Amino acid sequence: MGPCRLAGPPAKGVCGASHELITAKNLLRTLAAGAAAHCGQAARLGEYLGKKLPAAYLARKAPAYLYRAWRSAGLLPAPGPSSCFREISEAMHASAMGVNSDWGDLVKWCLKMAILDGYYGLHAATALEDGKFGKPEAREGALNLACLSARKVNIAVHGHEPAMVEAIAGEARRHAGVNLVGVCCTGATFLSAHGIPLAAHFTLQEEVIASGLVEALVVDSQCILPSLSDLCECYHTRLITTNPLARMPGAVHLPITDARSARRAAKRAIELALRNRSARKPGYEAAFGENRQPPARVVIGSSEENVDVPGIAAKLRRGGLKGVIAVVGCVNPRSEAAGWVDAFTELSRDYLILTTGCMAFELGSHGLLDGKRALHLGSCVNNARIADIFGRLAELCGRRISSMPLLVSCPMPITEKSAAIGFYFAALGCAAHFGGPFPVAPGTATAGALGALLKNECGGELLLEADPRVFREKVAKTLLPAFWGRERARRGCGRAGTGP
Ligand code: BF8
Repeated sequence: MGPCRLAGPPAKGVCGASHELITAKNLLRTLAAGAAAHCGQAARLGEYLGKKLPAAYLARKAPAYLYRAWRSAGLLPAPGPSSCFREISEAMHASAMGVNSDWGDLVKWCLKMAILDGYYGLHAATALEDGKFGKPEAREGALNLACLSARKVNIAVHGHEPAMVEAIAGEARRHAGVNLVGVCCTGATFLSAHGIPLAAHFTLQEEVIASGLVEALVVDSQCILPSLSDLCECYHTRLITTNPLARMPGAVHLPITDARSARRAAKRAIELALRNRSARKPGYEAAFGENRQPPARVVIGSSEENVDVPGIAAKLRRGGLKGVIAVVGCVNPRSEAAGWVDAFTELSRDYLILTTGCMAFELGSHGLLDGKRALHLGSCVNNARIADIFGRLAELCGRRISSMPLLVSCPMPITEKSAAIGFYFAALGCAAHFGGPFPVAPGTATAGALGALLKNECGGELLLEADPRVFREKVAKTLLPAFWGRERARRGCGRAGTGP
C-alpha cells in the first residue's frame, strides 16, 4: 500500500479512500505547508524584533461581516497568533493516514488554513516589517540580470526575510566597491525599501550564479533552489546560509537570530565576497559586457498608504475603470509566461493591475510596471497590502468585497505559499484564479465543494483556467462585468446600479 495515487473517480484506493478524499487531503497539506511558511516567517521576524501581535489580531483586522460569516461556518482558526502553529499541526494530523476521512470536512479545513495564512502569515509579517522598517515609498528602480556589475564585487541576496536584507544593506553602504542585488521576494523588499536592484525572480535564480560574476550568494529561507549548492561549486560563488532551518550542503552558515548576529553575518558575508573577487574568471566579464542589455526601469514601492484608493473607488463608480486585478505568485517554467504577460497587458487597458512576488518581476521586465497600468506592492507576504486595498475599496463603494469587481490571479503557481495566498483572497470574497498546474483539478467534486463553500459562506469564487487567452476573454467579457450586473440585480445592497 501507499503512497496514495489518484486512479480517478469512482475508483477508490486499497484503503477505501475516494478520489475526493485524496484530493482534499493533498490540498489541505499544500495549504498547511504554505501557511506554515508564511506564519513561520512572521513568527521569526516577531522574535527577531521582540514584538508580539495582540491576541485579537484576526478579529480586529478582518472585515466584521466576514469574521461573523467565517465563525458561523466553522472556518475560523482558534484566536491568538501563536495558535496558528497548533492549527497547522492539527491540519497535518487530520490529513494523516486514517484520521479524518470526511472529505467535506477536510475542504473546510482548507479554508481555515487559507484564513490563518492571510492574518497570521501575510498581514502579520507585513505589519511587523512596516513597524520596524517603515512603509515603502514609491520610487524608480531597475530590474533584471543587467543589474550585476562587471566592475564591482557582486553580492546577491535571496530569500524572504527582511532582517537579513536590512543588515546587509546597512553594511554594504560602507563599501563603495560592492554591488548588492536582490533575488525573489527578498529582492522585492530590497527594491522597495532601498532602491537596490532586483536581479532575478525564482526561475532566473540559477542564471545569477551562471553569470560568473557573483562573489557571494546570501540566502535565508523559501524558494531557494537546492541546485544552487551544486551550481556555486561549478562557479566561484560563495554560498552563505543564514536561517538555521534552511541549511544547504557546501554553504558557510552564519545564523541570524537577532540584530547583533545579523550585523555579524552581514559583515562576514561582505568580507568573504571581497576576498573572493580574485577567484572570478575574466572571461565572464567580457561575455557579460557583450551580451548586456540595459536593465528594465520600473516604478516600485506602492503600498496601501500611497496608492490613491479613494481615486480608484471613484473611477470604479464612474465606470472609468472596469475593475482591479491582483496578479500574484510564481512564474513557472512549465508555463508559457509570455501568454500571461500579453493577457495582463491587454487587460491593463481597462483594469488596474496590482502585483507582487515573481509575477511583479515578470510584468516589470516587460515594461508594465510604469506606476500607472501596474503597481508593484512588494513581496508575497505583502499581498496583505492588496487585501487592505480591496477591503478599503469595498468600504468606499459601500459594498462587500464579493460584490466588487476584484480578481486575484495566480497564473503560474509553483509553491504551497501561492496556493494559500489565492485561497485567502477567495475566502475574502474575491474571484480567485489559478492557472496550471492547478492546486485542485477543475471539474472534480472537490473543486465543486470548495467552490460551493466559498460562494455560500464567503461570496468568493474559484476560477481554474490554464489558457491565458481563454482567461482574458472570461475576465473581460463575463467575470468582472458580471459583478456589476449581479450587484444591479441584487438592488438595495450598497450603491446598486452605479457600475459601468
Ligand atoms: O514568496 S512568487 S516562487 S519567491 S512563492 Fe517563491 Fe512563488 Fe516567487 Fe516569494 Ni512567492
